[in-house]
Amino acid sequence: MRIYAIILSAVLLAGCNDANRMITDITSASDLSLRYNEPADLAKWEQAVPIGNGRLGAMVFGGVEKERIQFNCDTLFTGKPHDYAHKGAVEYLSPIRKLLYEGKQKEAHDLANREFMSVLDNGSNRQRAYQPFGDLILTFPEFNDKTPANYRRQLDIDSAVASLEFDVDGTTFRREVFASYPDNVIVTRLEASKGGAVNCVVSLTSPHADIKFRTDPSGLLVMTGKVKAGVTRFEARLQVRARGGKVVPRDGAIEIAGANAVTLILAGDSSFVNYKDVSGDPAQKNLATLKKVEHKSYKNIRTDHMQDHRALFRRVSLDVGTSDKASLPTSSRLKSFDEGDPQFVELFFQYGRYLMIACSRPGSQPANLQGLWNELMNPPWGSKYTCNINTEMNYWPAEITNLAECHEPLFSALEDLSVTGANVAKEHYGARGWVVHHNFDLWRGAAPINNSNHGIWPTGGAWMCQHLWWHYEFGRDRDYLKNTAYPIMKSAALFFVDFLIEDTRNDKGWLISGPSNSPENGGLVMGPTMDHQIIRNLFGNVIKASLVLNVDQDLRKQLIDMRKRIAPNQIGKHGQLQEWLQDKDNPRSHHRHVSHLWGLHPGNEIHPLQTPELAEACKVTLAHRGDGGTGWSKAWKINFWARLLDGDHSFKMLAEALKGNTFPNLFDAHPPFQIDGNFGATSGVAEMLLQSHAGQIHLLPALPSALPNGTVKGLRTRGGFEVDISWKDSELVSATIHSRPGTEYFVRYKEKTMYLNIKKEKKVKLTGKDFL
Ligand code: FUC
Repeated sequence: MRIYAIILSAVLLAGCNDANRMITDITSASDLSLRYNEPADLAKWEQAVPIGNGRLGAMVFGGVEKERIQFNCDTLFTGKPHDYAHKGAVEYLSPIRKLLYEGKQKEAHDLANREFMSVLDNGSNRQRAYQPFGDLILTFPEFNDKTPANYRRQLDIDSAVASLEFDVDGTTFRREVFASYPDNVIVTRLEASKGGAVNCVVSLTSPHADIKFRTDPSGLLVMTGKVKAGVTRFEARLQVRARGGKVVPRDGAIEIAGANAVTLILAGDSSFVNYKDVSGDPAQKNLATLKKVEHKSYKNIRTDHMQDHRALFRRVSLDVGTSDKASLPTSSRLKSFDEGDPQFVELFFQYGRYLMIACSRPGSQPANLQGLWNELMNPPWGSKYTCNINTEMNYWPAEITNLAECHEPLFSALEDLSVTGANVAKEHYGARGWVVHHNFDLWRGAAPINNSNHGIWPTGGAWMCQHLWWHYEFGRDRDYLKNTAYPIMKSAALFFVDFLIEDTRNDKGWLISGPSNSPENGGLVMGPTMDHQIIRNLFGNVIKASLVLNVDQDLRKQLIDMRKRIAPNQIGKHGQLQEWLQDKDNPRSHHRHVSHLWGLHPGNEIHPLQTPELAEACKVTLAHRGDGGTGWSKAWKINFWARLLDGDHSFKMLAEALKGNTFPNLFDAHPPFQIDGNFGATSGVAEMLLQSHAGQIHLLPALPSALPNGTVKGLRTRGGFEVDISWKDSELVSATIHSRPGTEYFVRYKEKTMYLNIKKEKKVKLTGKDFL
């Protein structure tokens, strides 16, 4: 019996029989899949599906006779290490303020554009751009004149594997591609149902400079090069493993003939070490990476990858009902999205979580404007980090949807920015602490860019500090607060202690921010509302953190005093929340930024139950601005309406975003593609079901009538809890609150609030009746 088994497996491995063993299994893909019945057009990038391991990303097109796997590495940027600060700019701070006080905005813009902007090394006023790496191209000449049958491709976001399958002349061909975080590589597998049927030519391409190729008979293909408009060098190293058949190196390519199965393992890296140093050796890094998997089977690489992904992804589940559309192609579901497809809400919600795991893992760069995925040498807005909304929106779902580890790359970037931004604080403002304006890049540029009419906005760093505090609020890790978060937050607050200025135009004694902008609306001003909300939030969080850590008593007292004097929110003549100190909002403006509602979301100083007048003013503003906008603007409005406890309007904005601003691969369409809207929508769905920003866990605060029945498990709240909720006929059935590691809090459902006291790491189950 044993001997028979050994002989049989030897026969299978040799591929001498027709029934070739396939590891891939497209048929068992979960309902959490994006599905298509045709390949992506090789020239239409937004039809391909994304995979990623935080550092390496790829778009898989699923072509039959030609497969394109366009890949990225998170540290390939144009430019080089550079200090963007403008020495001596501080001389012009008071003159610019004076011009603004005198109502001479144009003169202020001109002076600031001349004397106050970043010093750049590329003859422009822009920061540097994220770059593509290259394409892994697989060609299959034998399929050229064939019509495949039963073609399907999909991205299973539960296993984080992109796959495709089709039949040609009675043989089934399967392919799958994934990016492994544990093994740090992108893996492609080619299989066929018949032995010896895998034939393919593998090559690499790149649009950059100094591109060179090397092959060797072991099945190795190496591509080296340098970023065209920069200094960063890179290497892609592809190892071909074939089971059976022949592997023949050609000029810059590898040909595989008659194999039973093929595994392609792609390592890719750059010379980037940190924002000050690009002297690394990508070849050494890749060699080490490939060495580690040298003896690891495809099956084991795949199993470890799925386990790693699912350990994060499966922490949260959402079930809002099934629909018979789940097996339809994703693009047709998207086009016809309506309330009859609640499962699509689940898919889109979980897709944001999938993307977060794929583009932001400990050790990687933060998610940029396109996450990790970019095919263009000159991508929109440089595909860098715009932090007057976009970068922060990327991380809104991190804590609440239980992916706190994925937040880490943002914190690492903040550590860098607190250094480069300290130089900008000194040179531009003569201030202590650190400051970041509305963009940063790989080189951690923190000074104002583009044009003073939107680039001078000093609260980018302060806004990002909210994320440091959230990570503590949700996770309650005191060591993290003490060693990582607090020093950066405190230094950010010190900047504003020096920067805030008393408005002497009246006798109110208000402290205001300026020169600044209300993001991208109205040009340079003194005292935009958003800045004051952000600075109040930062001061408040530093005050709380200093109490938790029992440090800096004098600073705390100073922040408490100053915080009270920061210009308050004001309601204007239309009943709107004022965007500026002056009551000059245009009720007909549909501007995409709704910056002055920051205090409603992601801030927490406006709440319909605690500050009802201000909440009403937010509604008036949202009515003025309308339900249109870019992808991220609609995504923000999903969150705003959820915070206003209006689930139906929140759901309407979700439908608007899906129908008007989403590509066939479910990437957010600003347009163009920008990933923030994906993350904003995921956060918005979570905010419909659970909120905790107002000192209590609020169950089903904005449940839309389109989702009357459902269960969500594993969402997190401030205070250190994990919450499972189920509801039926739009009423709470039960809520299970786990201590993680929180113990005491208030829990609210509808009108009733209860005090919660759970033993550490225990859970308590509440039912709808408890809240009657
Ligand atoms: C801000 C927005 C734009 C775009 C860009 C990346 O400038 O106003 O809409 O999202 O960032």
